Amino acid sequence: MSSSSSNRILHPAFAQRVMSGEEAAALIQPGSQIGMSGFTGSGYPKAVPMALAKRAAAAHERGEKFKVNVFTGASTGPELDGKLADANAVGLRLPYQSDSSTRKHINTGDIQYIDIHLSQVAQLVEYGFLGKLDVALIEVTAILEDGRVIPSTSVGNNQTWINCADKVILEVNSTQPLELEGLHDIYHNLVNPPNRQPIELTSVSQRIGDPYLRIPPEKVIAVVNTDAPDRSSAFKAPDENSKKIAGHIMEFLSWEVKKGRLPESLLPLQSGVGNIANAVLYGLQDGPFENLTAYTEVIQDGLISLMRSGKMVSASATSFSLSPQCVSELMPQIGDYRERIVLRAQEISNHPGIIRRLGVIAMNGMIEADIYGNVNSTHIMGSSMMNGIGGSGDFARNGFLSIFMAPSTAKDGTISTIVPMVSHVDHTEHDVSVVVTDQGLADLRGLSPNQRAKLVIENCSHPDYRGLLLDYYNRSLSQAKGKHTPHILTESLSWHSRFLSTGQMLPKE
Ligand code: 0RQ
Repeated sequence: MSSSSSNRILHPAFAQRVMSGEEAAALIQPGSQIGMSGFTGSGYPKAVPMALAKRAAAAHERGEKFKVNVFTGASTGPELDGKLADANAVGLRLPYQSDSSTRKHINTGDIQYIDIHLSQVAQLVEYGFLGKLDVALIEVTAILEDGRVIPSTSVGNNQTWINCADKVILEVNSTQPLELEGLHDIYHNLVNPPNRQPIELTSVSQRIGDPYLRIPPEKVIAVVNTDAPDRSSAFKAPDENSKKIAGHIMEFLSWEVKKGRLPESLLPLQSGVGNIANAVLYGLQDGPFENLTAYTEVIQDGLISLMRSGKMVSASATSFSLSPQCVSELMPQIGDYRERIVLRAQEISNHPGIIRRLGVIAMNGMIEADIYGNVNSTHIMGSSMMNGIGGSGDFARNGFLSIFMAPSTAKDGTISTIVPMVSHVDHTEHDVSVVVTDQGLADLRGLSPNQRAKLVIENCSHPDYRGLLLDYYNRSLSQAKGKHTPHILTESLSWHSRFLSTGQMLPKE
């Protein structure tokens, strides 16, 4: 398709179904399960979810019930998660979100939320464990004459939603550059057990599928033209803590190269979302490593900078998540990156077997870690959902190295992110190789729980909390019946309880 083409719906069967967002939303029944596109604010449908939210709000005013179940790739944008949650239109949400209104409704119990490893979502639907999918609602870039469909800025679970749903609604977004054609790699051969075969992917930039979504025209009930850009939020300039964390990781990686445990070009990197993760990528910019690669979920600004400077040769992911400035600079030239960037389905970008095979270095943010190396990525004070586990578990358990990072305190120092016992466990001590804060880094590989505790307290905790943690650990060691992972159970979560009742983890003087 030529880049100047104004008509992006070239196949007649699709063109016949063009209608407005409102008309398309009217085709969705209350109670439907909808598989929507969207991953970290990229490639999500905009017009139909907003029209659906309006419909739900009107139904609620009439005293009627109107909720739908929303499955996506990962987080979306305010037009989807925000509007639907504001209209109280979501019954069940999975597998990941980062929207403030959705979070509020999850934590008041209005939305049932299932927080799932991102690699597993597609197969859970295919196995039938999550019920029937009624509608697939997918943003795409264009539909070619022969019916092949150019995906948008994320792939996520889109092909699975299309395969599993009875009906398909497409949003064709004219702000997504036509030069995206050829960037994606959609693998169509992942059949269910017992017939599943090995996935023959052995290097980051290898292509094993084709660049188009396959959509049976007879399933398509609506096609909507849109022109609203993706949610793209600016990254904050790295703060002092992020720079310190990045510095500790650079020092650690250099040491691993020196010891011969990592090659000089490292191994494929995975980096989570957020400002700290981005700061680490910028740290690599000034570091000694060359010929880097990434096997990750999300391509963010820091990765693009590494590619631009030539430090990174290739990157595989399932979506972009870029700042507005990076979008405006990168997207006009995205065709030039076709040899170096691959966007895949999330069950491939996050596939445990491939992550293990390639030896990925996983770097993810955390909410808190405990002295033994268990990590909480999702819950605030044990019961409130923040975002979700996302892909962190896919990479942490299967990576060559699994690094978790956070500032040593949160909320103006009232919270220690190193605690006696985590208030929720996402990554057990068995899946965590390294914990790093602004204070320093603890390499937990090959250490027993008692050895780990001393190192985490010494290297990672903030000085305001270090003495208290040491005191807790020493008393646990003398009081606990079992000396393998000593705890005082009546006290292990007292820091969280104290914060909930007094607003700070430190005891009053
Ligand atoms: O809240 O913004 O209101 O101040 O949590 O914390 O320090 O800005 O860090 O943006 O990197 O997010 C774990 C949430 C960290 C993220 C988490 C508060 C803190 C702040 C954010 P404010 P920071 P980040 C790839 C991999 C799971 C998914 C994942 C995440 C806010 O990294 O969602 O890894 N990870 N996916 O103040 C109370 C604590 C706190 C705390 C931080 N201990 N108690 N509040 N905060 N620690 C991507 C995908 O999978 C799609």
